[in-house]
Order: sequence, then C-alpha cells, then structure tokens
Amino acid sequence: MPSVPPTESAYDRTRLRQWHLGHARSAGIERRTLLKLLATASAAGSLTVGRTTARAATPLAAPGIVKPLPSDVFTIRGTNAETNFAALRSTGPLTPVGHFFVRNHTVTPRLAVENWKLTVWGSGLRGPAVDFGYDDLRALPSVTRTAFIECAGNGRSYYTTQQNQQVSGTAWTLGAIGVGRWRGVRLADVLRRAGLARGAVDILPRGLDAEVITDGVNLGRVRRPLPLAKALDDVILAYEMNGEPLPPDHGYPVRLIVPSWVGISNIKWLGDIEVSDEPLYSPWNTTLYRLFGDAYPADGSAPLTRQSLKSAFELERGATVTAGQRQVLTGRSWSGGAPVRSVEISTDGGAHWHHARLRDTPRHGSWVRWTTDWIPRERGTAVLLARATDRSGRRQPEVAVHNTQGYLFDAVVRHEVTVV
Ligand SMILES: Nc1nc2c(c(=O)[nH]1)N[C@H]1C(S)=C(S)[C@@H](COP(=O)(O)O)O[C@H]1N2
Ligand SMILES: [Mo]
Repeated sequence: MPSVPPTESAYDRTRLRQWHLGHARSAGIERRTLLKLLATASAAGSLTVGRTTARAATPLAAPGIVKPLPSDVFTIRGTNAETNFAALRSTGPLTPVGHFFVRNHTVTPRLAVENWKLTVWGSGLRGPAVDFGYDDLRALPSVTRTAFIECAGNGRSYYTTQQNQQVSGTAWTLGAIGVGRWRGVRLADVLRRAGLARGAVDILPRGLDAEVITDGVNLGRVRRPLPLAKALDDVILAYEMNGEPLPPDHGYPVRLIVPSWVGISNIKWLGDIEVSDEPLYSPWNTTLYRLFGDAYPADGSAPLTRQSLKSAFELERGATVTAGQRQVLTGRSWSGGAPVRSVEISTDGGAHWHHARLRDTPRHGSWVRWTTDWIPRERGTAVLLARATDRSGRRQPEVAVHNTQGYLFDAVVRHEVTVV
C-alpha cells in the first residue's frame, strides 16, 4: 500500500511513473483513449494562437457565462472571458466579481442549493460514501483566505506574439487571473469526517457542469486528481467569494480553492470527491496540464502544480501618453512559488531598470500592486517592461521555455505604448 507522500509535487512525479507503468487508474476514461490523446498532446502545437483580437465596442456575450461582461472590462475568448488588465487599475487587492475572469470548459450550470449535495466516496475511505448538504458544510468551522486563481495558460499568447512559437489553447494575454477572498471549510475537515483511510493517496474532485467533448472524444466531467498531501494542507471548499455567496460563474454553490496551484485545480460546481487508495489519472493530469516539447522528456513533465512568476501593467496595450508629462505607471506581480520580493521597471525596452514601489505586503498565493513614475521624453514607441523577483530568488526571464500547450509563461512581457 503506498504511503502518504511527503511533499505535494514529489508525489505527482511518483504517480506519473506509476501511470506509465500501468499502476495508476484512469478515472472515468479508457486508458487507451488517454494514451491516444497523449500522443497528440506531445506533438507540436496543433493550433496557432492569433494576435490579440480587437475589442468589441458593444457589450459582450460569451456562450454560457451568466454575469454581465462589459467590453471595457473583459475580452471574450470562446467560452471564456479574460479580464483587461487596464480595468484593474481602479480595483483594490481583491478582484471584484464584476472584474474576475471566467474560464469555462463548457457553460455555467445553474444549480440550486436545495437539491445540491457533495458526495465523498471511494476506496480511500474507511466506510461507505458520505453526503454533505450545503447546510452541513455551512455548519462546520469556517476558514477565510485570500488566494489567486490563475489559469495555467495565462500569458500563452506571448509564446506566439513575443517568441514566435506555436502553442495550442486559449490565446490569453495576462488577464486570466483574479484574487478572491474565499470563505469555506477545510477540505481536510470534510475528508476526516467522511472517514479517510490510512491508505488514501489521491482525491478526485469533479464538477457538475457538462461533459467536455474535444475533437470528438468525450473526456467526461471536469476533474483533476489532487495528491492527498496538498488536499490536507491548505485546500478549501469555498462557498463565499469576497463576502458573498459564490456567483454562478465562479462555482456556486461550492468550489475548490487550491492556493498557488494551476487554475484547473480549483474545481467549480463541485458535485463529488472520489478518495482513492490507488493513484488516479484523468485527462487533466495526463494529456492536459503537463509540459510537452523539446525541453521536456518525450512523455512530458510531471503534472503541473504551482503557477509561475508574472507581472502586468494596468495599462492598455498601445496606450498613448504625452511626452514631458508625468505618468503614474501601475501594475501587479504574482507567483505561485514564493511571495514577490521586488519588481523592476524599464521604460526603454530593458536598457535601464529601477525598482517600483510595492503597495502591498507580499504574501503567498496573492499579488502585489506596484507603482512607478515615468516622464516620457522621446516621441514614438516606448517599450515598458516589468520584471519581478520572488523570495526564492527566481526572477522573470527574458524568454519563457516553450511547451506545446503554452502553459506557465513567465517571461517579461513587452508592453508597447505610443508617446506623442
Ligand atoms: N467544474 C469546472 N471547474 C473548473 C473549470 C471548468 O470548466 N469546470 N475550469 C477550470 C479552469 S481551467 C480555471 S483556470 C478555473 C477558472 O476559475 P474562474 O472561472 O472562477 O475564474 O476554474 C477551473 N475549474
Ligand atoms: Mo485554466
């Protein structure tokens, strides 16, 4: 019987080996289908992301998103809505629901708490399945914490527009991130109440949204195995976002919050959690959310865990500024690794750098807002750069290491503005 792993991501590597040896179980999809998909994922990018599309002038609609999507706040990308970073300038450290990006594999389901329940089941429990109603969860001791949710593909379009590389997936710029204040119950409390067995190694939370069909293959409902070590550490079953019940698009009535990890870990519209005493696999940790490409082993990296280090200006791309006038440049930096330590700014394409003023105390799993003054001198195009360093000493590189699905972009993004 496998023992409980010591660290969150070390176990993900172990499980990957077990999967390749056929010792891990494919949950809800045939192993053969998954292996076929894997071959596609490890090939070169199947899609090229386009250049950033022009913003629509009228209110936007994304199929299946419930909340309003004003065109100055969001850019629609398929079934998803990306936050325009410029629109965050007027917001505080928390992202209001009206500004929070939405990533839907299908459509937002309309669920009612009256007939909702969370079923916890599987070989990793000592006994039979246990149901928790909404009121049951509400009655348990609550915890509140601030955490970002960021899509693993955030920044993906820069592999193409900045590095001229092919990647597949949604062409996000940097706005597939939001920071929320989440209230709910510890997943650890719920698992223990359900009767966690000693041999449990993985949990598999699954959404109640529709099954996902990609290229004619039914991948089943959105679900991604989570190692028990992470599940018992800091994961929350959240029912509130920024002091209000979760909005429909963000997982009402209950979603998972997995601090610092790739967005896909934060399963919305939670319906059940399998607890398993054998390692589990789903498309979301085999073909998806792993790194494939020249820099990685032929059969891919271990499943992704933490998000990468990034910075963004709260400014339109191609914004026009006036020469000789003081500009207050603002932005945000964040990392799933260690808290951000410092942020450097260049207003001349990287020739000179200076430190930005940090406006927040850097914390794990959140972002810091920063500001710097700039008096543009020369007319023409200026390239603004923001480069963060985190407390582990990691600094954003000039070039991100390519992977076919364009995950975890971390390079400094060139932000062009026009000085008139
Ligand atoms: N059930 C379910 N959970 C989900 C998804 C989904 O489509 N269905 N999308 C995932 C992805 S890829 C991301 S990045 C985050 C986005 O959360 P948000 O829409 O609240 O911003 O939710 C994750 N949880
Ligand atoms: Mo995502």
